[in-house]
Amino acid sequence: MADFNAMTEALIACDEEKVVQLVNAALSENVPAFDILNKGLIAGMDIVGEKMESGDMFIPEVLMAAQAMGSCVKILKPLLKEGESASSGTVVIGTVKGDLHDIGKNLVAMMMESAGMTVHNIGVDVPPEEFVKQIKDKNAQIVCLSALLTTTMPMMKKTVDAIKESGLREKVKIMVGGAPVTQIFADEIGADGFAPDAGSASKLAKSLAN
Ligand code: B1M
Repeated sequence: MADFNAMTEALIACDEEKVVQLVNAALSENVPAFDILNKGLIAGMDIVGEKMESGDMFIPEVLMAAQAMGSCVKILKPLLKEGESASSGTVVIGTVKGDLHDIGKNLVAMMMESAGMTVHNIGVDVPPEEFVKQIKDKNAQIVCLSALLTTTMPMMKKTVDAIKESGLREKVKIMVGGAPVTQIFADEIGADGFAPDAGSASKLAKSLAN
């Protein structure tokens, strides 16, 4: 029986060794990787966020928790595959300028790769002109913008505008996501789609690519 609470607690305690051990133990009991990710790890990061907001956790600790989460994601990555292999579209994904959060964006990239898409993950703090360059260079059909801060959401609009100004708008579908982003915001800034999580982002990307 997987102990999701213990995973959550180990993550909050920034105990990488323990959380990795719990993840491996759950996998050896055939607990689905998606359950481990959602019920143990993402649930833990949500509490880390609350503690950060209330001043009960500070940036260095949050980084340690994020690192522990990253190690677990590496273990889960091969198990989260959807079982398809043919490339079903080329995606450029990045976190917008001013924003350094990348765990969720990397999960989205991973799910898309697992779903058979060719994914170019261009990192964090990506300025609008770099998105434009990468869309051109990689001949992408889809670009995914991630933002975790309300203060960096306007950068999504600037990126959409830069894509329009570059003349690429008709060639590329724009998707947006990240905890503060909503469908209403996506519509307001002229994006083609919004996804609240990695699984739905991957499904939406495939349908937009087709
Ligand atoms: Co930051 N941080 N952080 N942080 N941090 C949040 C986002 C926050 C909500 C915490 C809080 O106060 N409760 C808050 C934002 C408040 C707001 O604006 N609304 C916050 C803040 C304020 C800050 C700083 C400003 C703190 C400071 O310095 N005073 C600072 C900003 C730095 C910067 O970016 N310029 C900062 C820094 C950091 C760390 C560097 C310490 C670290 C990031 C490490 C890293 O990413 N490598 C960090 C972390 C870890 C968090 C929390 C705790 C966890 C984020 C996370 O990884 N979640 C976060 C609180 C929270 O979200 N509960 C918080 C797990 C991840 C799987 O979920 O990223 O939501 P998420 O991704 C999901 C979906 O959103 C979606 O799919 C993903 C998977 O299902 N998705 C997409 C994401 N991108 C998508 C793109 C798509 C589609 C879907 O494209 C189509």
